[in-house]
Amino acid sequence: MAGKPPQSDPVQDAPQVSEPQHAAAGLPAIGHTLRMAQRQMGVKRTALTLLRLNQKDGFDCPGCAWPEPEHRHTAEFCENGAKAVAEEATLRRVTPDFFAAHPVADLATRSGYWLGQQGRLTHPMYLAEGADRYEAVSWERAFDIVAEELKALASPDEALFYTSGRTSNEAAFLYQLFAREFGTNNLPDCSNMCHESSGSALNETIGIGKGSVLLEDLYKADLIVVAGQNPGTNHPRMLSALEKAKAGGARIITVNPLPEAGMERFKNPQTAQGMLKGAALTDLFLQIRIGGDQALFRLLNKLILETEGAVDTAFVDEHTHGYEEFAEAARAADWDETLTATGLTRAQIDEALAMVLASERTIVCWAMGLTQHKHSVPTIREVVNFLLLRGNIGRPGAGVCPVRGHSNVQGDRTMGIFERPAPAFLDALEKEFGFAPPRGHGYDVVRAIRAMRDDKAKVFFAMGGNFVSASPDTEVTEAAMRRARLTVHVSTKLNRSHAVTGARALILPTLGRTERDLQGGGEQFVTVEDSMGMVHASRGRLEPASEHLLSEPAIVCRLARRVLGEGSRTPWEEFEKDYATVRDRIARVVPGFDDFNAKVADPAGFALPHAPRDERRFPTATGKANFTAAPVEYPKLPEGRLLLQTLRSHDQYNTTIYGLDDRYRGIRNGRRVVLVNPEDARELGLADGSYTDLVSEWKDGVERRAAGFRVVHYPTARGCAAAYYPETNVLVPLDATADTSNTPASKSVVVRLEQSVTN
Ligand SMILES: Nc1nc2c(c(=O)[nH]1)N[C@H]1C(S)=C(S)[C@@H](COP(=O)(O)OP(=O)(O)OC[C@H]3O[C@@H](n4cnc5c(=O)[nH]c(N)nc54)[C@H](O)[C@@H]3O)O[C@H]1N2
Ligand SMILES: Nc1nc2c(c(=O)[nH]1)N[C@H]1C(S)=C(S)[C@@H](COP(=O)(O)OP(=O)(O)OC[C@H]3O[C@@H](n4cnc5c(=O)[nH]c(N)nc54)[C@H](O)[C@@H]3O)O[C@H]1N2
Ligand SMILES: [Mo]
Repeated sequence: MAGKPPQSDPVQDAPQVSEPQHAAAGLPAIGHTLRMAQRQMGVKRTALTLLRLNQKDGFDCPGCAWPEPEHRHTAEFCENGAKAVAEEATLRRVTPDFFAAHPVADLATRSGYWLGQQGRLTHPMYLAEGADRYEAVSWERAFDIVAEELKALASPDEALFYTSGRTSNEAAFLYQLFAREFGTNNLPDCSNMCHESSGSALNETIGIGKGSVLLEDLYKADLIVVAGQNPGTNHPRMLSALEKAKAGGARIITVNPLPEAGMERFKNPQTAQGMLKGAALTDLFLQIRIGGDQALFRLLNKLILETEGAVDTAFVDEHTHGYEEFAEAARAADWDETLTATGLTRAQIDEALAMVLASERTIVCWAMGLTQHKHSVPTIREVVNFLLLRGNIGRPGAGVCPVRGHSNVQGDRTMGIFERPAPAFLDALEKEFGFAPPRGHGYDVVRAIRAMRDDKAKVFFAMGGNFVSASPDTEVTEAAMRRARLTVHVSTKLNRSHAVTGARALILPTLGRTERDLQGGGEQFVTVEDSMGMVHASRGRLEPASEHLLSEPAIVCRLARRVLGEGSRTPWEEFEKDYATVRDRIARVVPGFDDFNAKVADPAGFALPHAPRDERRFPTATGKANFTAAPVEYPKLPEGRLLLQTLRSHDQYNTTIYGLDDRYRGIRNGRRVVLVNPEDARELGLADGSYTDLVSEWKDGVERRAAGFRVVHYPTARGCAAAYYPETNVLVPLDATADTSNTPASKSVVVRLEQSVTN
């Protein structure tokens, strides 16, 4: 059954394929956006809502975490931001009648696309033990059920509190406070599957797990390297920033196994010139093999070391540690091995080196293409080595730029959503709230799945997200979820995690970003932190999708009162009424938030302090920026196998599927496609348009299969294949994770392609 497409999907998955495009955005994008938005929201609501997007008195775009420019055009929204908004502001509703008509067993056969298209959740819903469908339930009863199950646990560590990255700072702070007062650090989050490798690598080397550049740094850079990222689809507003950087003289190197349309050419929809012609963004395209990045940066580092005067020795002497050991390892880098690992030519690497040496100010941007491999942490550490060598951290126009995904995933971590909290954070919490927080490490996502599988965790509570579809090893994860006593989801829309449940289950419907949040203390706003550490307010204006919705902060406060009762001295009622009182506490607990309420009054927001960026101070164990010298790793493929990366199409937001097209890649009306290099395809005997099963091979000997994928001959690097997530999560073994960060290695799955038996 693994990977079998759901049978009752109203839209046949029948991919049509044409030539990939070479430019992103522009006029077709605008027409496409408005059509999609109007289908969900109607004409009037579309106009009203999109105008509020990322405006100074509006709401923060629930799309990506790319920062807002200071001077916004009235209609600065991107196609995919608009789709994210339309998905939330839709006029479609999932009411108790819907659940009466659709037993859980029926929901479990539907595709994620179908589930999401049903609309917004309107009522708290309860699936009783042994019942076949959800029924409407009062909020009081819902909280009683959660309290009952939590109190029945043998230890607080049998509960899991997951967070997805849309949750606001205020809700996240309250949520972690509740979990810790309850007694556990089991706070897995989507970041565990996302940029955890970046956090691990950066914390160790520069002393803070966040990027060191602000938007204006991009405009000052001489060279921007974009590695393992597809901004045309996933961070479209980044293309405007790259365009502006280029206008200021920056050059761009793109490192990717795929030629991605946005990085090739960008047609800025905000300018007439851009609409017509578009700007070529990439100066040098390095079509790297999957997992070859560490080898590439290591060789570049060797070449820098061998170039007279190329190393910033003053910076290295004053600010870094571990240089000698690193330099010795880098000097040993081998050309032939690097060419094998990367699939690049000598000439390409020489050209890259010339650009690197010509640049006084270099920034490296990256996303999932670097973070989701076994050796992701050493890869990102090698990027840090690369920047440190030429003093490219802690001065204008230079630095590390991990580009975050979810719009507040970085803020959630700042607020303490972390299974391994720093002792200083817990000390501050203890001092402010007068309870002793648990000190032991909790479970991350992968460990949480194992804990449910092994009956060590029995209550699963999710603040947003779609845990069963986003997590690796779908069958293992789903079986683990079904072992839980209770699964609870605070959600805006229906998804597969509502259909794969514990013995009892609850759906708690909540307000989205776009909606007015009225509490006892009047109309509330929340705050978020973008990918560059800028914090600002977000205020929804739309009427809520239903009168029965509670905000995320309200849900946490009521649950906390019900579960903790007299045992808690925290003023949950006051927090629910007035989020400013929550911000006052954040100001006292989290560094950088002094005068929080006063500072967020500025619509432009404020920047959190970042010691390496602001003062070239590196709060690491050595007190310096650390060079590191890990052995070079890269995937080695057995004969006849391909390395599969699982990525996003243009019409999805993670597990939320907006449509069945991936326009820039020339794919329409279907998602079960596998992109294969034509020469590999020839060698493997895979004709374009034929159907194949993807079979993942892992050392546990278990065969994981996703059936019925249409082969698309595509200009990806040799030996590499690509297919969409989450359909392929079934192929990612639970234990195949990155060293140190434990992030699922969803960008390097060894597969063999087998003739489809179903076709
Ligand atoms: N519209 C839209 N926006 C989104 C999202 C969405 O789903 N839809 N998701 C959000 C989230 S949570 C995140 S984390 C980000 C994700 O943003 P991205 O990281 O851009 O997302 P992916 O689609 O996973 O693309 C990974 C890119 O890395 C490349 N790549 C894969 N393996 C390697 C490798 O080994 N080396 C190199 N150099 N490149 C490689 C792939 O070819 C691809 O271009 O986007 C955020 N924004
Ligand atoms: N194979 C593979 N797996 C991956 C990845 C990959 O590249 N390949 N990427 C990983 C990455 S980078 C990430 S970040 C994770 C994403 O993992 P998640 O964050 O768990 O997944 P999403 O699909 O973003 O969650 C969508 C759901 O969130 C809910 N939602 C939306 N808005 C709100 C809101 O405002 N409040 C609340 N409470 N709920 C809301 C809706 O019900 C919606 O169905 O997936 C990871 N999984
Ligand atoms: Mo992400």
